[in-house]
Amino acid sequence: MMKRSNNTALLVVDVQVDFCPGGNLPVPEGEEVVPVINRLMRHFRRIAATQDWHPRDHVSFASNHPGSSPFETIHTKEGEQILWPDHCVQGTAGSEFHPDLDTLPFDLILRKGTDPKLDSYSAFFENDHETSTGLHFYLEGLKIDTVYVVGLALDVCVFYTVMDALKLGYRSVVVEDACRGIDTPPGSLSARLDDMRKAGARILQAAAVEES
Ligand code: VGL
Ligand code: ZN
Repeated sequence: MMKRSNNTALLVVDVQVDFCPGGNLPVPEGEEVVPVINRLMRHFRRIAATQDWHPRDHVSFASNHPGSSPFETIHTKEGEQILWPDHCVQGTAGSEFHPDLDTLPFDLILRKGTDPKLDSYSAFFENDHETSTGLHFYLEGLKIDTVYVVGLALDVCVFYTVMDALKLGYRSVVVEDACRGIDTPPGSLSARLDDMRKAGARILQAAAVEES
């Protein structure tokens, strides 16, 4: 088995208890990505994982906006904000990586969404599209020019991560069967896949990545 070259990194996005069935913001079949990612990781020399990592008073929680419900959109100073159930609260069981995810190969664990006033979907920038998470500097420092992106949710954090990666000039590959999406409203998942394809991402299945 060959590892991919040094200029390629695997980005493992938000494979956390709260995003899996039984969690507070479950992605359907979210846990099914775990064995696929565990296998894929053997093919990469560089692996960075993100954790959604919110304080209790986070702006994205419907519970912090009296009279609002999860999945509503509100307007804040920072722009539109989708409200979610409380999820991935720092230090809670739901914020942990899925227990079967092999975290030993992670070179970097990057926590995002820590600013109470600002959400952070992309692994590269917070939702003001301006505040860096530091990931770009890390990858740049390692001369990485190609990223493979996997994890949860395909139509939220994986999507924004891939779009930012492309804007930053990374060759970007989505490993589709190592991701699952929320797909609300229905159809948004395939629309986001089309958006990523049109923006220049390649969409591959894990078997193809492991064979090549
Ligand atoms: C995510 C909604 C809210 C994700 C994070 O990881 O896709 N989705 N926070
Ligand atoms: Zn979140």
